[in-house]
Amino acid sequence: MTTASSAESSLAHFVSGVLASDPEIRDLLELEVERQRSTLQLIASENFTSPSVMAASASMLTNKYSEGYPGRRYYGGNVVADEVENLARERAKSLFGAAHANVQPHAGASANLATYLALVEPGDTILAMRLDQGGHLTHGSPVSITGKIYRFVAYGVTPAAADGSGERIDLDQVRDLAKRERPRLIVAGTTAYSRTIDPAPYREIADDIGAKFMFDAAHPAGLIAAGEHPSPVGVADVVTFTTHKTLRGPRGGAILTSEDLGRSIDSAVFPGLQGGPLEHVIAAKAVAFAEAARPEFKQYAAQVRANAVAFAAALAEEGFRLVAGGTDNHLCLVDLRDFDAELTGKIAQEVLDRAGITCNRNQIPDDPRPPFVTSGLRLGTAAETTAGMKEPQMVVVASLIARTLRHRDDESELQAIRAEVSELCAMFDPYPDGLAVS
Ligand code: DSN
Repeated sequence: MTTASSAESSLAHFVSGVLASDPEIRDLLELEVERQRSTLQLIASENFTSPSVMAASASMLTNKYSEGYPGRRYYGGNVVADEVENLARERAKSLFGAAHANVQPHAGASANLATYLALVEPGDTILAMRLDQGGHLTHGSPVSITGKIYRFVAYGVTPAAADGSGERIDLDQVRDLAKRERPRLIVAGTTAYSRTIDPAPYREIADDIGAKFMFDAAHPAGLIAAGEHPSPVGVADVVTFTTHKTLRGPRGGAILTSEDLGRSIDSAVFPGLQGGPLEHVIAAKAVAFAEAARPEFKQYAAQVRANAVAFAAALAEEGFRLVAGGTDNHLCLVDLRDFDAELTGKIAQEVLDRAGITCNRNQIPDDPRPPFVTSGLRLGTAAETTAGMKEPQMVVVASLIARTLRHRDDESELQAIRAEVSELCAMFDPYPDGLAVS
């Protein structure tokens, strides 16, 4: 059994031993270790990787240039990198049951862009979900390069309903727009949507008009790997995802596709979009894929969802309105207006930060406030479930959030909450054994 002090020393060694020559960065990294361990991490797109994932991503593979693909590199000395990347590809294929995997995308954004590059031409029409309805920047936002190169047409969610049955992806709208606009590609996938996304109707609609279908699984990738969300693999033509959210790997992206589209996807990633792959991150992706194939990960993913359901119920008890009436996945989207009409997402995020509760403001569907202000908060359970929290802690966290927001002008109450948050985090340390690799 590792003691708290050896965990401390292993954490300290990770930053200070390695960075003795750069005290400025060392001090900042030490502060970040402290921040992550003593405050609540509720950003729905974040998680705590295992020490093994972190060790692989901090490995000497960072020194290696490997432009190309295993067996077809533009640089020598890639014997090890080839094996690492092959392992990562095979593990991704086996985890998701895919025919082809590309593990080189540096991020979800580059995985999405590479897919567009492979499947459509500049100026072509793509149908995707609007950012302010729960979509993503790379689904055609005018401020993203995707919105400048392609002609995006956007769908959204159904109107809110008092019984919570609204704010679901409007598949009638997807169907009508598909028939009218004849997109060459239909995109499913969201960043702020708390319900299950069934890939089957999208496939049907795409087939009806002869379009391709891409599923951006960045958020639910870990739930999909664990069987806690329907899998789009084999249904969509291309599935993109990030490795660092519910999947709990290093920061990065990946693409799954059929054998016949594999070659165009590969050329779109390299040389189409990227140069040298980050083989150290690819090694860490391989570690994460193996971890996600274990039975413990299935239990973890089930707990992430159970925690989100308990969290949603507790937040509703505290007077918050849950967009879409609750959650099926790892996140809750909260409409703050019922709780306090004056409270914006921006103010809520800032005051929660002061109380040691980390989350992000988010637009809610048809938000009257602009994206930098918003009327919503997005809260996720993936990270604190990794730290060991279960349903009872979700109730406590919901009450801490409500107290913080109710007493947002009371500095001594905020300090008291900050102390309670610290105590809770000390009981649920994501790295109880430090960063020692076991
Ligand atoms: N930034 C990611 C998220 O927070 O959902 C999406 O790219």
